[in-house]
Amino acid sequence: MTLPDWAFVALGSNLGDRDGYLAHGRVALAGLPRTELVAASRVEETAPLGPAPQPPYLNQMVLLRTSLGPHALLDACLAIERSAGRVRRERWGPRTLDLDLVQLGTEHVDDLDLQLPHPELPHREFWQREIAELLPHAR
Ligand code: A4P
Ligand code: MG
Repeated sequence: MTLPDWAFVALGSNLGDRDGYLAHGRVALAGLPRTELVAASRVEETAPLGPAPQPPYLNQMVLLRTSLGPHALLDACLAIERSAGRVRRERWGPRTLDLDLVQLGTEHVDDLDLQLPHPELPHREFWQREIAELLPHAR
């Protein structure tokens, strides 16, 4: 049994009812087994990153306390994306709900299907800002 650890999960949406999809994501994460949603950052609108022209995003970070392991948490995030009607078309393309596992305690993972910490963290100023907002809750 893994000891509980802090996890930062990033939510993003740029299709349809963006606020509604973020809310769906928060409720679903809070309902995961062996997991508590401790705090959520502000929701911010951000200009789309990446090559494909697409609408602006709403982004938000949540802080979880969980004893799920890295792959179990990733699988749970992918299942929640599917429950929000996410269809994978192109990498970095528009999406109803994207859940990225940004950090899980001090875990370092470099598998085909999971990299931790998320490799985009150093390049996403809004993720860094949202994590800074949540850090006081991680004690
Ligand atoms: N994967 C590997 N590591 C992780 C991780 N730490 N967390 C794998 C989550 N997934 C991880 O993801 C493809 C695969 O990445 C997953 O099946 C998992 O096994 P995906 O969600 O199908 O593809 P994606 O989201 O298009 O690509 P990726 O690489 O996850 O990109 P990001 O980082 O999600 O970027 N602009 C703004 N303003 N805001 C955004 O949130 N997001 C993206 C997508 C592009 N532009 C954006 C934003
Ligand atoms: Mg993703």
